Amino acid sequence: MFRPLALRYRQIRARTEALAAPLSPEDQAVQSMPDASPAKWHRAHTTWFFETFLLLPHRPGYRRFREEFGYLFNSYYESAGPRHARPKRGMLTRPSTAEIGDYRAHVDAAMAELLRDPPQPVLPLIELGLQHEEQHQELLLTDILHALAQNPLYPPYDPGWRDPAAAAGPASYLEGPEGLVEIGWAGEGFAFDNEAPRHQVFLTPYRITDRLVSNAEWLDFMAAGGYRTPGLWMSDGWAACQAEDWEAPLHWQPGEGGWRQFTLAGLRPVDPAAPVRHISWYEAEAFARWAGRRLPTEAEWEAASGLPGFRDAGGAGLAMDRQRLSSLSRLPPLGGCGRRVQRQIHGGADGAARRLAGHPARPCATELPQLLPAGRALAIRRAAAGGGRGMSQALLRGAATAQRSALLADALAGLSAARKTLPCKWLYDAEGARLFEAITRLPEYYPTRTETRILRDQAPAIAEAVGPGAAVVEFGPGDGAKAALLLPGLAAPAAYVPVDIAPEWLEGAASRVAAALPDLPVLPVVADFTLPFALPPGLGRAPRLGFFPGSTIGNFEPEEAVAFLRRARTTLGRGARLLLGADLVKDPAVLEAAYDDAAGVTAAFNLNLLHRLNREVGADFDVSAFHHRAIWNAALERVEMHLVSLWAQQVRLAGRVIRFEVGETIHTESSHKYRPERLASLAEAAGWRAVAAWTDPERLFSVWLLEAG
Ligand code: AVJ
Repeated sequence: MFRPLALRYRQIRARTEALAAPLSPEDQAVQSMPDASPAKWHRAHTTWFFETFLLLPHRPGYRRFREEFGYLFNSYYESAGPRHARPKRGMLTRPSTAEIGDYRAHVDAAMAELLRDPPQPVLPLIELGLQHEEQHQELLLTDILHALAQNPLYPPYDPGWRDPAAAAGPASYLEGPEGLVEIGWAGEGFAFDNEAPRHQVFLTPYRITDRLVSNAEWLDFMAAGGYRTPGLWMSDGWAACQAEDWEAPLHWQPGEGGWRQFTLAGLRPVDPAAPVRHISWYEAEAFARWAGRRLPTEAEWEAASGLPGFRDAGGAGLAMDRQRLSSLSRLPPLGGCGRRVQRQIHGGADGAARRLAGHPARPCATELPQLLPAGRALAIRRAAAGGGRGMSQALLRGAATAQRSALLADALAGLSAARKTLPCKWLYDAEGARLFEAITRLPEYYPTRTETRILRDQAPAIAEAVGPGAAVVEFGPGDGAKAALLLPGLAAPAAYVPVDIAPEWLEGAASRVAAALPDLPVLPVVADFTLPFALPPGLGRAPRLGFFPGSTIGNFEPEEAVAFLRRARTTLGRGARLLLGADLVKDPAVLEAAYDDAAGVTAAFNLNLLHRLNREVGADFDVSAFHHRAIWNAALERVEMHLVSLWAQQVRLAGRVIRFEVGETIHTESSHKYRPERLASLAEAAGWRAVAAWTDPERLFSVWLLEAG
């Protein structure tokens, strides 16, 4: 609806005064906690905004109503000068409530002059001032509710106040938009700056409830002991729950006929159908865990809110976004907490009515377990001696979800490139790992057994070169066999830190090493070790020894290998060393046989990647329409694995169609082979110095000790 700006100004300013009207001067002076502000402060601060940002700069000759107000009623606008401390706003018995009324009238009169013929450049500022005032209208109600709730008489703010009707009927799930979606403000007209720019995000499949979580559901959570079960809570949340004796949402009171809720209309029986309100992020998160669901991310929420049937989307609820709202406060997260929140408050033309509806916080819920941001290191500590404790299932599932989303992103990017490619790290799902294990036992595949022989035969020399007390950080531990071989040979190792993107691998490696060395602390880290990650705490001053066996370094392009080695040096820290396995350049026939064995195991390993895309991200590859090829690329000194399309075909992936020509390939892996001089200079380029190298009698494979330097 279009309203002339001057009219809009008068209506919004009058609305603030109408909201303050039921409040006595005493009511208006109270600040019930540091996060809240007195009603009269809200009235003055919104006025200060127009005075400071519009009248002073744009009305020649305008004088502040009172000079000190510039200081008293600045909230947090650093650029507008110093301000009165926020927690002390309740001490301002003067200026009186009546004087604040005069202040408003003074500014409104000057604004009326300005609005008669406002210069074009100030229009957006006026709009911002009005949006700002509407935010403070909601804050005023939130804050006065909290203030009146401190009064044992529970005085109503307005006995006639009505909360908006709740969406009727049970919740059902909607399929959220997935894949690449756009979020952020795209329209014309006003938006807060944190609502823009519009941008793309990638969403893995999820389902989201079509309405807010109800009080009835919350009562079930309470009856199930939700507030007494520490395992449901984040540890900070549990600490707050204990410290503040939470047993129900804020403003709930046990009464004779059941729970009652203090509302703007006074104490009322809890309405089971209404959305739950006045809960902290921690409570929402615990509820979701109890319900086997999770809170939606900001992007999921926003993408889903446009779906037909998303019943509360245009209503009064606010999204709780786990990434953005981490406040301990049980008050609604209003005013500048995050774009989604802003959108919910301010979107739409009938803003004011919705804004005042008084539904502050909500947990909505989706069905997937918690998402872990891809690439974030998640340290899973294991008792040094206990060994037996497995990783939490939730962590495993969470990591799996994040991985699926990364796999899909890589597949979409790699398969839409001119020369199709897929990163080789995706070869190693459970089936891929099993097949790779079988490869290592093939007669043609010499690297594993040769490296193992070097580690065994040279164990005393390696231990001597490494020295005592090392904390061994292994990048991609596989089944832990090589660590189980290396560690017992070393002098008093301090800890073993296996790092892998796939948590299920860590479990195996950790128990293998724990079996070999029961007293050695094992500290697995879930991380993509090609990205930066943090070492787990607890390694103390033990000298770090990186361990990167298996010629996995060969899977990187040479520049990537340098980048990886450089990053590893940073991750490991000062004085780091690195024990590195690297396959050597040799007869191409030997190399090609190693990657295209007679039994077809490597072919199955390569083709499993297509099965994996079918299984995990819903692709429809006809795997029998591809075959495995391994070739020695002499110029680049690497063995390449490809999947060759046997005929022209199309494959669907996440709603896209991917076309293959006959004979077109997906390049799935490169295994670079190194000449010793080249490896040494690669290491040097990354800030390492080779201090020792060991090889086998046939010079098939090499193991290097590098020192940061
Ligand atoms: C485990 C990466 C070292 O390149 O030799 C084996 C993987 N690929 N057969 C390698 C692999 C095909 C292997 N690395």
